[in-house]
This record gives sequence, structure tokens and C-alpha cells, in this order.
Amino acid sequence: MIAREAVRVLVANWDGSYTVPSRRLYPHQWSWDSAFIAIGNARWSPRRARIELLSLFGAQWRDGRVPHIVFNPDVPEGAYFPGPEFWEARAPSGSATSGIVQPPVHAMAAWQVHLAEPDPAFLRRIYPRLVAQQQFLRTARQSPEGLMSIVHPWESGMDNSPAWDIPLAAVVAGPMGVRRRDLAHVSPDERPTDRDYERYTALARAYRDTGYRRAGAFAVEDPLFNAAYGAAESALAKIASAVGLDPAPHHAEAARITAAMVEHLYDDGLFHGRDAGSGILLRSSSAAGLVPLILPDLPREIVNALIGTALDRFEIKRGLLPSFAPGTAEFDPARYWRGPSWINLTWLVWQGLRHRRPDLAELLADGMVRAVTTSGFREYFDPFTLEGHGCRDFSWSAALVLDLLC
Ligand code: 2M8
Repeated sequence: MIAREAVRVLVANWDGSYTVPSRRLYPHQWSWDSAFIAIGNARWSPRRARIELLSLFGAQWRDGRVPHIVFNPDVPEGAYFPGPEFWEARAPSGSATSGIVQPPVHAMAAWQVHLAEPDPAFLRRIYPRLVAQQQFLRTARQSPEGLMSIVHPWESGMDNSPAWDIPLAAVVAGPMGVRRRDLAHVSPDERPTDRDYERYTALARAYRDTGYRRAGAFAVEDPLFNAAYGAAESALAKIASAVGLDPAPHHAEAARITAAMVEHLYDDGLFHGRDAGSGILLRSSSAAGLVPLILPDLPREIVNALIGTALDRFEIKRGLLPSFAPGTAEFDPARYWRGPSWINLTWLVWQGLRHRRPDLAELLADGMVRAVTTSGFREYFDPFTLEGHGCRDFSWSAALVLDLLC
């Protein structure tokens, strides 16, 4: 029943070659959403999952970056802010895009799509594009310590996480001068504030004005983003082997980034962000700090410490992972990335626990199914009451629950 409903949502949000995250709030193609959606679509239509990923990579830039939004030219101007007229960017394919990126979870998705229905031709097509995506990060975003930076909170995927409060406060911004479209669909208590948006637009504009080359006032090494990069190298190793190429460089790069993360981002049971400019650790209680559990070769003692934190501070025995630890001053159970549970974060940590602590993984799988059974495929959920927030019929909530059920 739930699986059938999930497919209904994915079909309703399909736009011919990709899936919108939500019809009204996010009417274009988003980068990491497409990866999660492909993982779910692989369960009932692997062909659609392959098309989803290939269409996203069709808008890859020459420098290898995969833009975080690919705009649908048929959607009226002003339906989403900031739209193509703000970003002023175009892929070589001609598509209007944004100029920033999102966590590179796509190699992981491509491998899962292949597992659902082996297709070497698809792997051969997508592999060089996935390699170029990683190469862009190494070239444009790597610090001397070997970690990858994000240059905008939107690149973390966890836009208004309290983890960014300090670096974001340093961003000087005037009024936006544009009406926010999100508030036409969702209550202001469940979204970032106007002040956040002013800073988001100022940062994006500053990056745009350098031709998307030089970071503005925000450059941060995020544990989720770096974990996705490392997990991508492990997935690329599998893909390389499957198409008859040498997996060794990918294994080596996965090991290298895992070690760099442990050395520079880990402290006291959790991974943290780090300010790329000052090198200062941005200690916070964000669930992003648990996502490195997706790294296959994380040292055992770190895995155990992260599991301890997940149990004590994130209370995952309740079945869902809050995006920020309850019991902190910043925690807000209804405001976007400041506390609510999201299916994608819970699913990533579920992946990391599946082979290490199947008992806990099962609790999370049950929790995700319970949340959507109680409240529908909402965008995010109160971790305690399971009340749904944000938009309805949200694609990755449907896709990843479908993955669990199949
Ligand atoms: C949210 O981000 C966009 C900006 O990219 C927004 O707030 O308008 C985030 O939840 C992000 O992680 C997600 O990819 C996107 C679409 O679902 O929405």
C-alpha cells in the first residue's frame, strides 16, 4: 500500500526525463534530489532511474561541476526564487542552471541503479561524468588538508542548519529586494528566515559575479559533503571494476579522504564542519556529523563513538534521526534543517548502520515507514510526534521509503 503510494508520488512528479522534488515548491530538477529519486525509481523502473541521472549529467558544466538546479524552461519566470534570471548560467547543453553544487551522492546512486538492473552500457556512459564531477571538487574546492569546501549553505543541502549560523553571520547582506516564493506554499515558521535569505542571495550573487570561480565570505568543509565525496570514490571503485577499469585509484582516494576527515573534522563522538579560511572547527550538533558512517572504511573506534552519539544525543531509538540534536538551544522540531527529521538523512545513516548494527538500522527503517504512514510523504517530520511539515508528496521521501520496502 505504502509502496504503491510512493510510486504514485514519483509518477506525479515525473517531468519526462527527471522528477521534480515537489510540484509547487521546487518545480525544477535538483541535483542530490535526483540521485535519491533514482535510488527509489530503480526499484520499480530502472530505466526511469537511468534517465533521471543521465538527464542531470546532461547539464554538467565543462569544468565537471554538476549544477544544483537545472531549470525547466517551461516553468513561468518567478515560480521559484532564485530562478535562471538570477543565476545567469548555462550548461554546454544549453540548459539554464544554477552555478553551485550539492553533495555528490550520485555515484552511490548510479551503483544502486546498476544493482537493481545490471546495465554495463549505462555504467560506461555515466562513469566518466561521475569522475569529472569528483575532479571538479578536487580542482576547485580542495584545501591544503585535502578536504572539499562548500561555498554556500545551499551546497550542503541543509540550508539553514545551525551548523552554519556562525559563518553565515559574517556575511554582509542588504535587503533581497525580491519576493520569496517559498512562503506562498509553506508557513514561515517552517522555513529559513528573511535574514537567512538575504545572506543566501548575497553569497550566491558574489560567487556569480566572479564567474562562479572564487568563493565569497563562506567557505566551509562540511562532513556530509566530504563523506558523500568519499563514498562516491568507493562507489566509483565498484563501477570501474564492473566496466573493466582499474579501481585502485578510487580506493586510494576514498582512504585518503576518510583519513583527512578523521584528522581534521572529528572530535568527541561527532564530525563537525570546519571554516576553510581560518581552519577553526565549527563545533555543532548537526546530524551531518553522523553521515560519515556511510564511509566503508571508517575506523571501528570512530564508528562506535558515532553510534554512541546517535543513541545518546540524537535519540535514534525513537526511529528517526533529527537533523539537529534535541536538547540543544538551537533545536527546533518544525523549522526545516534545524531539527526536523528528513528521510534522506535518516536513510544515509541507515545505510551506514545496515552492516554494522542491523538492529539499529531496522529501528530507523521502521521509523521512516511509520513517519510516512502517519503523515504522508511530507518534506520533513517532527522527530517526536511525526507530524509532517513542508510540502506534501515530496519525491525523495517517497523514493527512499520505496527503496526500504523493496
Ligand atoms: C532545499 O533547498 C532549496 C535551495 O537549493 C531551497 O530551499 O529552495 C533543500 O532542502 C535542499 O537540500 C533540496 O535539495 C532542495 C530541493 O528539495 O530544497
